[in-house]
Amino acid sequence: MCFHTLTERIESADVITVFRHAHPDCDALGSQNAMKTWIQNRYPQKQVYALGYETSSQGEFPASDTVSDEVIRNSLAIVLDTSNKERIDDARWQTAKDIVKVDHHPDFDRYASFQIVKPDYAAVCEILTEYFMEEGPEDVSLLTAEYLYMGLLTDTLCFRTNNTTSHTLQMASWLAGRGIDIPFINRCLFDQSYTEYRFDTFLRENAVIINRRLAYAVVTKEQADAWQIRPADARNHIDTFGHVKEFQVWAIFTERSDEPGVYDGSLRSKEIAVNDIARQYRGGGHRNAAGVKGLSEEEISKLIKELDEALSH
Ligand SMILES: [Mn+2]
Repeated sequence: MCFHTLTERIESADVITVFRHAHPDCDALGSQNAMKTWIQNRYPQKQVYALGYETSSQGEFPASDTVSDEVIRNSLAIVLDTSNKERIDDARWQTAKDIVKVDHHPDFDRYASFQIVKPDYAAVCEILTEYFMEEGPEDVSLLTAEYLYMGLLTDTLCFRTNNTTSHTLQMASWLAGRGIDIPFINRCLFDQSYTEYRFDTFLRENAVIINRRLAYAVVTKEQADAWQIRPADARNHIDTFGHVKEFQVWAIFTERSDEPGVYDGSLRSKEIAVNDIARQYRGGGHRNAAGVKGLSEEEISKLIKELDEALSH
């Protein structure tokens, strides 16, 4: 069984470094910290480090460890939630003595000597929960269970994505049985600040609605500055328009802080493919969630017109 091979690799290593992807989300950070705490509990004599430079504004996770190049060279590297090597948030992973990959994205880049890749799983935290259940459930502490649950909950958008399965819920159920505080974790992950709440109101008031089915907002640099919000964080409020029955397509465009008159955008849709259209505007992404880059105001109008036309077909 592949899980046991991972355990053997961990048991034969004195030093373990755990890596994850750049722009980490809660599945990356949750699985990384769960792996670290589980190994610490099960093998207290081993050195284990969680590495990576970038942080996430969502959830509360400990800061990454700082280690010398030497430590990494002598370590078993476990890379979590990262499909291709370019995305690993610390290039020193490749200097490790041995490399293992655990991931749930499609497997295009076999950068490890051993890997557990399960693309039908909703989160790496789902894989790790199953792994820990089989290989050492008694060492899943309350904290480890919380990390795993945070990754499961966020990668499935609160168990709403189409890759949420009976197995996903079984893993969540097992974690709930460890005594995690479910409402507390929800508040910690999803509650807004008062400023964010007011910014949502601003977006709604400034939304342009076309034919009651297309909604978008444009946030200028001046407005972003007034709200003290970074353009990328402003675009993260895209979900503000995402729960209206009538809306079929919605978008937020933000002016770049260093290039006046140049906008980046996030597009979402219920049915139509927005990534095809996004590709014509230096962007791309998934069918129902895509991004565009470097648009002028004229290009925003042109893109909106194209989206509206796509809805008429
Ligand atoms: Mn993930």
